Order: sequence, then structure tokens, then C-alpha cells
Amino acid sequence: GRDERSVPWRERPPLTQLEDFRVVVIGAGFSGICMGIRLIEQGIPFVILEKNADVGGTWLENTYPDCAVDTPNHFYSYSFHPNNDWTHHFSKQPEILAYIRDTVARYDLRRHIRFGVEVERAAYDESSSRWRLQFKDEQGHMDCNVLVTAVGLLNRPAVPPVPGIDAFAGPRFHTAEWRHDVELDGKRVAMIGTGASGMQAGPAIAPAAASLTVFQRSPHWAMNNPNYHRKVTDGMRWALNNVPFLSQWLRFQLYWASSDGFHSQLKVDPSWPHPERSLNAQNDQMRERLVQHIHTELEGRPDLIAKCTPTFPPYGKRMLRDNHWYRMLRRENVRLETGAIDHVEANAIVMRDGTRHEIDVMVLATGFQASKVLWPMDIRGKDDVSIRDIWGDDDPRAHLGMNVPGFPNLFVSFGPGTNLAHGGSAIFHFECQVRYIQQALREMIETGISSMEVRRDIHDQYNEQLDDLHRDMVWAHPGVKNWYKNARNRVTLTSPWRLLDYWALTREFRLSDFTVRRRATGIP
Ligand code: N01
Repeated sequence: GRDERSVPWRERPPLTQLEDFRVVVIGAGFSGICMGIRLIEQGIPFVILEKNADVGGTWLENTYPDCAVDTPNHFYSYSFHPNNDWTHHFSKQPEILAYIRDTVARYDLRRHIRFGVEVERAAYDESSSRWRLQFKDEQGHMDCNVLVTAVGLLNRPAVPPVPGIDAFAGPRFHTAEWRHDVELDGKRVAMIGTGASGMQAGPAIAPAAASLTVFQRSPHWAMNNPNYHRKVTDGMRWALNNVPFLSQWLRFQLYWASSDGFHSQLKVDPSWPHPERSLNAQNDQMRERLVQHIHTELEGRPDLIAKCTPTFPPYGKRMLRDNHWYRMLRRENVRLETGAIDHVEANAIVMRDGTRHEIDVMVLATGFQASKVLWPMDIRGKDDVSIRDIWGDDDPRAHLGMNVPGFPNLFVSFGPGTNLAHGGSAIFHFECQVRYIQQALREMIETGISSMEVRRDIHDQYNEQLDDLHRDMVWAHPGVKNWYKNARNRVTLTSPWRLLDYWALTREFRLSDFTVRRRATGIP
């Protein structure tokens, strides 16, 4: 026992004889799959429960036209399963889904996944130190020692509360629930919302539609990145496959450029003389470039330039990549409506100033109910306390984004304060979280811990630090509305850290941050 424990955890052999121990992972998207692969390697029994019929999570659900990633793919992929054959620097959804399926096949993960199972309720039972899960529609139940939620943040579509929206007689659908059976050719299409999803879908649907009316509540910044539309050359693919370490070097470069090389643009400089337009000198230079891009693309169209130039500092909302958006707005069949929507009728959207837009199809690119982390699952910790009683509708907190006092043996992947607003790959963060959880599990199993609960003082201290850091970040700017913060202007979902900081924070699991209960002896 003792000798084994002095070996670093990564080098210890896989665990065996763990018939009584089970981890349940909820979700078979990027993070749940990563967790599953590591659990196989560690020899820890587990089941992944997935509500959909296949793996992929967000990349299975979002199939709107031109859906693509906006993080370079050579970084937006698993470090342990690099793909040197990406066809594009920023690949489209089908290629990313294929990569996910390929990863699952390579690690033979499917046999651990139960598809079509949606967890409705998870309750912690203190006497047995186990979680009891109840599935939806009385599909069954399951017990486990440790629960890992890997359900993502952006998967419950938000439908805008516009009066009369349900009275619309034509097809209406959200970008995350694209209706491929609805023909858009020759139709009068309305698209509400101009965030990352709208930016990608709009230019793809405009050419075939009879007309496209874009309803923009507020403009977003969108940068021009030549690589965004570029294919990876044959030469580069060859080199990535044949030159030692080149793919790791490229990955490192992308990591560096998106983290340390960039983080200073996001922080308020109190001595900066133009706080009305930017945060600091670097942020201002970025603004200058973005404005220039708008002027170049919309030359001769001062009306559109005025409508498309945001008034908040760059990065206040997620920075978009120009998917030929401005060029699309110049098309004869496209209109940009920036007034306030009053109501919807059977065949029209009516504006507050009385303007009627008659339409056949309504596309909602209106984002997600992001703040309701883990919703609609009913998660109950010690004393039957619901996580909603602690977080309310929109005020989630967790230690390192993963652990909540009162909820022992629960780890939240992609939890509060861990979304990457700009820069960096979410998969990098998932890997940090999974590595941390892996260490926690080994500690539990090897030393006979039955319950592990994060200390409240540690949790509170971490969250104070998080709130302090956010105060100086661009997305907390009171003039900006975004999905990173809640109704009371507290940034709840996004990480204030550089990638390096979060990597360092989660690198070593610290048992002293937890209150533990042990059963007899561990299994070395
Ligand atoms: O959602 P959003 P999204 N009336 O919330 C508007 C990731 N992602 O699906 O800006 C009128 O950003 C709303 O207006 P406003 C990425 O992290 C990545 O586009 O609030 N309009 C906004 O324009 C992203 O940030 C990729 O004033 C209403 C839009 O709808 C996140 O997912 C692709 C409205 C919603 O934008 C979410 O992006 C897609 C109302 N009542 C998504 N309610 C890539 O990797 C909302 N809006 C490329």
C-alpha cells in the first residue's frame, strides 16, 4: 500500500477489484467522453448516460447551415488524440462530429454509454454515501458513488418572450434544433439574433431565400481572420503527419496566442483616457482594427456601418469571426432591422414603430438559457437540499467550477466560472477538470474515502477571488449585456483566468480542501 502511494498517481497501475465502486457521467459530449476515456485507463467502473441517441453533445445537436467551430481545430481537439488531418483550420460541424465518433471508436467507449437516458433527478444519500439517479419518464434508476455531470452550458434553447410568438403559423425553429425538412428556397425568412450562431447561419441561408430579414437587438464585434475560411494545405497536413513534434508545436502556439499573448486586452487599465470606447491601449487598437474592417466591408453604406458598429469595448460579448456577415448585409434580398419587436402575428413580425415584416419562416438564433447550470435536472445534496435553493435561477458557484459544499461526491464539468469567453479551447479546460477529478477518484478509492465534500471556506474564498478578478474584466462592464453574467450583473459562467492559471489551479488535487468520511481500508 504505502510504497504504491509514493508513486505519482499517473504512474500507478490501473485499479482492479472495484466491483462495488461506480462513477456515473452524465453526457457524452466532448467532456463526458474525455472523462470516460480516463476512467477506462484508470480501471474505474463507470457508465455514461446520454439523453441523445448518439455521442457528440453540442456537435450532434447543432446542425444549422455552416455550423463550425471558431477556435482553431488543432487546439480544439483532445491533446491525447490529435487530428493532423483537419481539412480546415476551423472545421465545420460534420467533421468535428466525425472526429468525436472516431475518438469514441478508438477507445471503445460506446459499450460504456447508455443512450436515450435523461437524468431527471439525482439525490445524495448520506447513509450510503451514494447518489441515486432517477431517469425521465420512469425509464429507470441507477446508483453510484460519484456523479460527474458533463452536460455543457449551452443546450437549452432560449425562445424570446415576444408577444404572439406562438401565434406564428409558419415553421419556427431554433438554430440548435434546425429543421432540415423545411425548405428555405424562395421563402421569406426572418432570423432573430446576431450572436455566434446567427453569424454563421445567416450568410449560409441568405442566397437561396427570397428574402432574409435579420432582427438585430445589438451589434456584436466580428473580427476578420483569413484562416477562418482557409483549408489546411496539403503541405501543412503532410508536415503535421511527418515532422516530429510539429503538431505539438502548433498546438502550443495556438494555446499561447489565445492565452498569455492576449489576456491583457481584456482588463481595465484605470489610467486609460477613453473608457467610453475601450479598456486599455491594446483593446483600443483591436477596436480600431474591427471598425476598419466594418468600414472596408460596408464601404458606401453608411446606414449599415452605423447599425453594425457596437458601442461597447471589444470582447464585452463573445468576439465573433466574420463569416462574410457584412457582405451578406449588402445583398439586395437582405434587410437589417434594428428596431424593437412589438409582437408576432400569424405571418408577420411587427415592430414597435408599426413596420410589418411579412415572413414565411422564423429562425431563432437567440442563444441558450445559459445561467441555469444543470437545469432542468433536480440535483439534491445533503439534507435533501436542492441545488436550485443554493444557486437560485442564475447564480451558480462552485470551487474551481467543479465542487459545491453540501453536495459530496459530485463533480461538475464545464461548471460555473469555467467557460472561456475568448481565446483558448474549451477542451483544454475539460482536460484540466478531468485530470483533477481523476486524482480525486484515485484518492478516494486508494484510501477508502466514502464521501468527499469541498470545504465551505475554501469554496467561498475561491469565489471571492473569482468575483474580484471579474470586476476588472471587459465582460463585467456595466454597459454590456452578455450570457456570461446574471440578472444582477455578476459574472457567473465565464473564467477570469488565463489558461495557464486554471491549469495550475487544477493540476494537483488537494485533499485538504475537502471534508472526508472514510470507510474501512482502501484498495491500493
Ligand atoms: O447565442 P448568443 P448564440 N429579442 O446568446 C439575440 C457558442 N457558439 O447561439 O446581443 C431580440 O450569443 C441576442 O441579442 P443581444 C459561443 O460561445 C459558438 O449565437 O443580447 N434578440 C443575440 O444577438 C456563443 O457565445 C459557435 O442584444 C434577442 C442573440 O440573440 C454561444 O455559443 C457557434 C432576444 C443570441 O446570441 C451562444 O451563441 C455558435 C430577444 N428577445 C455558438 N434574445 C462557434 O464556435 C436574444 N436575442 C462559432
